[in-house]
Amino acid sequence: MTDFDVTEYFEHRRVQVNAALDAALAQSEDDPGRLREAMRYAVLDGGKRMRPLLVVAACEAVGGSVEAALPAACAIEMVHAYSLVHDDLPAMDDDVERRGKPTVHVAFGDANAILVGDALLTHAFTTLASGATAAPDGRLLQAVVSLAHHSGIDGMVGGQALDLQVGQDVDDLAMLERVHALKTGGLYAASGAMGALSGGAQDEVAARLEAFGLAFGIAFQHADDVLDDDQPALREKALGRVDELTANCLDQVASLGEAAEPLRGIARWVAHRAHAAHRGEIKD
Ligand code: GRG
Repeated sequence: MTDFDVTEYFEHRRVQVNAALDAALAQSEDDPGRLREAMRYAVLDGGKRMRPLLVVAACEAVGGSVEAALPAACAIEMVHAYSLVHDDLPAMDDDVERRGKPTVHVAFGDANAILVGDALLTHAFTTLASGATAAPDGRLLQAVVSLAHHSGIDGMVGGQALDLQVGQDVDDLAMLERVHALKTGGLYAASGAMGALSGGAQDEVAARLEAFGLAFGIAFQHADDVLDDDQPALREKALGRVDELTANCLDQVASLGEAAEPLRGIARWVAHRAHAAHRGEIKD
């Protein structure tokens, strides 16, 4: 246990991630249907940026720089933001507020919200590929494959479909975690893997940080369930799993030394979040 200050780390790295996102989603006079404006509205100004922070921390853990991680960090946040825009649509959750402001379809219309999601998903890959000089040799291609795999049918989109299929009140922890692993864990797994690859990690280390991301993502979703008071019947079991998943995260990075302190801080952060939410000490 060290005195690493994860809150301070989050604050500093968030500033760098937000500046990179602002640049990657530059406004232009050429803005058909105000789509660029809507993309900026969906991504900038709000959100915890946990997925990009994990990308940056994973890159630093293997000796890479923050700058090398930023293309992948921006890409994962764009995919995440696209999923939120589509998830908020009337045909999905029909939510009117997100990140403290009207949802994209409320502010820009349903058709534009669909296009915003589509454009963010594709722009994510343009942004990731812009890091070609940062990610050494074939690792950029591996990062592209990881992002595509974990975002699509074998990850987030497949998890959303499974979630819709099994419904709200799941009474089986294993089934619940299958949904969590795909729907939420997928993007965190891609974050760990892409961060490691951006920093030049070998395959074995990238696989460990992908596993870190997956375990973290499942724990993150358990914490989110506690905050939203979802799945109350499985609460005690889920809190126990958060502790196991956190321990699993710490195991994955045990051999990485001091450089992995931000990742350890992130793992401990999610355990604290879940338990503090359960005690009613935090609401968001
Ligand atoms: C519609 C393709 C499609 C996928 C939807 C991610 C998702 C799948 C839906 C969003 C709704 C939801 C509750 C997803 C679970 C993941 C999650 C906890 C999202 C919220 O992430 P935070 O807390 O949000 O990181 P911020 O705003 O901080 O970025």
